[in-house]
Amino acid sequence: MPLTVGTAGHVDHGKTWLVRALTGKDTDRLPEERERGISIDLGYAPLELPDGRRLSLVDVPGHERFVRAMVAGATGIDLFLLVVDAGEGARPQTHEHLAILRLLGVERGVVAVTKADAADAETLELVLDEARELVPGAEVVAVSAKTGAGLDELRAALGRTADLVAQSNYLPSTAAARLHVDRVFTLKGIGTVATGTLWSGSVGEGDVLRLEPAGREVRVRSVQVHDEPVERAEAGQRVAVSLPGVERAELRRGDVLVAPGAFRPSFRIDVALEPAGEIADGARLLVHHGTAAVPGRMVRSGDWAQLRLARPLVAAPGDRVVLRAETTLGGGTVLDAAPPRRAAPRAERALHAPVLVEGEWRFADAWLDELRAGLERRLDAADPLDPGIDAPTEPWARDVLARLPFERRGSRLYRPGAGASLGAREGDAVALEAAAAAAAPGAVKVEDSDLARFLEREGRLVRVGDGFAVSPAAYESARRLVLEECAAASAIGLARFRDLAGCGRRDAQLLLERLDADGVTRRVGDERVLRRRSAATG
Ligand SMILES: Nc1nc2c(ncn2[C@@H]2O[C@H](COP(=O)(O)OP(=O)(O)OP(=O)(O)O)[C@@H](O)[C@H]2O)c(=O)[nH]1
Ligand SMILES: [Mg+2]
Repeated sequence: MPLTVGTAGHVDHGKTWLVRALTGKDTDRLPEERERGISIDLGYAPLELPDGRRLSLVDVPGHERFVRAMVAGATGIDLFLLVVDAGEGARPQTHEHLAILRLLGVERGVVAVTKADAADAETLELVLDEARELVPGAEVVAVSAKTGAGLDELRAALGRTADLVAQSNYLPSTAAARLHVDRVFTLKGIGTVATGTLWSGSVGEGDVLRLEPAGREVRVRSVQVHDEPVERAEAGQRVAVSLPGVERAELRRGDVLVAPGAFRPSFRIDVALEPAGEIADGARLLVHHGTAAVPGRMVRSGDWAQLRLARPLVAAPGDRVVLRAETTLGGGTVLDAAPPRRAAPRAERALHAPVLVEGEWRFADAWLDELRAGLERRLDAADPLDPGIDAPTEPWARDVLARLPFERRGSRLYRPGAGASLGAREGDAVALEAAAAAAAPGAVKVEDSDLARFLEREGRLVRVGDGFAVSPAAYESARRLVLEECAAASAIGLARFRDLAGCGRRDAQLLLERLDADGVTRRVGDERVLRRRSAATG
């Protein structure tokens, strides 16, 4: 799944130039941006890493007047690219953007100290040291967008950091769809298109969604990820959906597209507060959530607060909010996305389920026992192929799970040392393997997708398309065939591949799509060409 990287940093420190140097795309496209030489709105560009992986880059403005756009851009990102001018060092929005990233829970990223070509060696060293101190744990790279120096190291650092993030990120595709809109535009012949990050669930052609807070039902005609059409987009991806019959003016940044009935817009939200400065009870502030920014008033009791909003937000427990007035005042984690009006934390929460008090989760022993028993019941019922369950994602999860005798692996929870086994399904596994071998060079239909996934991990099967698989030998010979044909003829079309492979059209299509997904080939029009990496090593 492609991760999204967001820039951050003070005005004029070189973010947009760096994005252009990395991607070839100038994200300052508004006439006013070109004229004034500063960024005003969000910019988007795909970034290809040396190993063929793709990241999405979001370029944000640094000017203090546009922090609101910065927060909207940063809410959907997985890692940051903090940009610091080598001649200037950290400045006010360097610090503010960093604080916002922390409040949004974006903990990993890379620091680029840029314009290195224009700074003397001593200043550059000082600023590099300052950057290391400012963001401990992040890689710090000296670069120049002007000369290109350091760009390869920066790409490599982004790749390493993306690896770390990919292992810890968890976004359930099975949950209800929620997409926070960050851009709306009209395309000739297509109509209104909205883009944003899919926070949860999946979105596909023909789905009916609700546009909130307007409360209007819309139908999705087509879905794109990275300018390429897909049948379904999954949680975590940057997505563009076309919405026939919706006028451009009916939609704007801050709106949310959700699965009907799954979320309720609310004028009130309860949060566990993370103050960064003084926030008095009754304070008026701007509440940033998703891509929206809504004025509100805070009713506060210790680290608990109720936000009373001028316009409704579509939130869910565990979401992050950022609270700003003139500056960033703090943030919070949503406890209740549609609470009744109240002026203090609900009493029964304190008695039973976790409630945040002075930065610590408090709960009753009986509640912990219930949680443990429930998790154990679900682990007993788990599939032996993957004997784990999705770990709870509530805000208290990390602290509470540390007190239970389970093992956390990424987003999943296991009994300590539990491993996958086929159990009684070894017979099915052998049969499926044999069927795939018999169908070579073509594919077989797979009824048990968990079994197929398990066999693929063991190197006994290669899944293709939605619900099909081929034998590893069939996949390997298809790969070799494509490499050889592309070396000889520079590209390969579907019909040619089918003839060479000797399989049917559908299976040829499935195999080629899998080779695309594996980064061997890339689609250009009706043909496939090798990606640079496979051309070099093939
Ligand atoms: N010498 C040198 N100058 C640079 C480099 N990168 C950017 N600049 C200069 O810095 C100016 C600002 O760069 P931008 O990339 O627009 O800065 P920004 O951080 O995107 O600014 P905002 O989006 O407005 O916050 C450019 O117009 C260049 O003059 C670099 O690598 N070397
Ligand atoms: Mg810029």
